Amino acid sequence: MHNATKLRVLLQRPGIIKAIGAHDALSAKLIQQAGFDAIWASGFGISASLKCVPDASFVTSTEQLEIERNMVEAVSIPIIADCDTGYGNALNVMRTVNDHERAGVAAICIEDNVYPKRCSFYAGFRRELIAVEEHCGKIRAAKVAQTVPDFMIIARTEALIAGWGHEEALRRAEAYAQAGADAVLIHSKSPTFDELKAVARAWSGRVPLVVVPTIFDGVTAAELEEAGFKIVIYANQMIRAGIQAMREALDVIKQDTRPGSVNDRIAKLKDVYDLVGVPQMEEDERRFLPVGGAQITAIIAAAGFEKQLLPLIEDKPKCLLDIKGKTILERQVAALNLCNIKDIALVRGYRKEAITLPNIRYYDNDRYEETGDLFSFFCAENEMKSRCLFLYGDIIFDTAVLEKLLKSPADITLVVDYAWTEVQQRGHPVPHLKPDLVMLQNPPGKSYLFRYVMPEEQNRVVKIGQHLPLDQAHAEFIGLAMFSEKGAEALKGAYREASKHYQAKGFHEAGAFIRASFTDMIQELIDRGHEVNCVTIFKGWMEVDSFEEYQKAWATIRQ
Ligand code: SPV
Ligand code: MG
Repeated sequence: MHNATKLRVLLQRPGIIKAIGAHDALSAKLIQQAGFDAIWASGFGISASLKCVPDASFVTSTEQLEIERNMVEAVSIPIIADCDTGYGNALNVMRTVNDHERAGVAAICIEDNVYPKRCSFYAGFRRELIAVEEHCGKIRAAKVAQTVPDFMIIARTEALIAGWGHEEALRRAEAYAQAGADAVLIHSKSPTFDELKAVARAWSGRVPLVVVPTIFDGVTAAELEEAGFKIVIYANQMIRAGIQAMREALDVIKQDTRPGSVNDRIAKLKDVYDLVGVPQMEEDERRFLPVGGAQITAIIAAAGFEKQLLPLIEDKPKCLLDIKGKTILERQVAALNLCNIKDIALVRGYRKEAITLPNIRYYDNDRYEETGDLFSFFCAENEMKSRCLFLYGDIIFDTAVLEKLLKSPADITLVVDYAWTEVQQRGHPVPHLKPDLVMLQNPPGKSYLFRYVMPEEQNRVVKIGQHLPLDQAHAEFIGLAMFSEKGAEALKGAYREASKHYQAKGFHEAGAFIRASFTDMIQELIDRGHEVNCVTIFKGWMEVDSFEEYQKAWATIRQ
């Protein structure tokens, strides 16, 4: 429904319509929340708040319209725009009407002041009005230009303000109604309501009357309604309330110097969040931002030293090996960032000082020589609070692999590669030195090998380890896993208990708990009855565990 129709509906209702002057979107929102009927986009208020200038045609029509558009966006109640003199002659008024219709404003008010106008209440200025005929021409032009049927033109006369008397005020009001105005506003700065009450009594009733009781401010809405007014505009009380409230808060802070000294007189932060729509934004983020928003933390284990890679890693850890101009770590971070994961923690050990990439939180495993990757991951246990990713520091993967993992709804999900089976079945040599093999609950049929389309459904891992008999292995774990908050809790709980229980014993495939690998812990979780799911891929990643793999990476990776 156009804003204009809403105002027409209000006009049909019994009772006086209460419009309050707003100077920006926020004040408009407050007015709506307080339950008023309509907004008056006040020239006085906007001049003061936007530029801190007098209400005297210093704010341009474009600037004023911009504020009105902001108000239209912020509220659903109708907006009556104070358009001063209409920003020019009758032809300019035509454009003003169309601009305001397009902006979604309900009505404009144009006054018979000469341009540039002076606020009706400023003392000491010479008051001149344009000729009745000229203002009637503006109104006729406005009605011809109008395309939204319910749009309203409110004609305002300043005859009483200029001291031209009741009769002239009524003559003008009548002429403007005759010219097609949908309502008239006879403005007054008399200290009492009597002047306007008398004018209203003499009014023909041809169109509704609008009143702005700024100076005669003791009058109630009921009295105005009783006198025959249909719309009351509280034009400038909001901007004045704002000025006073800000001054008072400033005084207190200046005296006291503690920010909290004004707590009892300012809106709570939560109040501001609610006003500007933060809850809706949170909801939208949950619904529409790609999975893997800020709440996902990636933990990279990159502490180890593998002597088979010497001399390549003489002066730097493996994750800093350069492959065509980018290190493994840079490639990992880029893939994470592409999936909107910016929260990255890294556990470093061997040549730790060489890793200095920004925007990563670092944890040190200085016992990297005697510990396994499980121990390394747990150096960053603090990071395992919400959904988290676990990455081995020596893998490179396509972003699509990560995207697929991020879609998993399961609490614990591993990425496993079927290509390993193909290699096995075709009798190729095992691609990695020590593959982490997995046995799945629903082993793949052979057909997938020819389809190269991975099933979307989840599968469950029943066994994992490097010592898994080859005939039991269905796929290879690539060193990338995701845990939900619940999954992370299970992982931490199992780690805590296992570290006590297995302290001096072997732990799954590891000779000692401290040397355990991440996959030993996964097996432990499975044995404890936790569901470990996997998403399946077919290639799209590589590991750099040997000189040959490094060469292969150089040969395969694009720039
Ligand atoms: C305004 O709010 O800008 C008005 C009303 O035009 S008054 O200031 O009372 O004239
Ligand atoms: Mg004004």
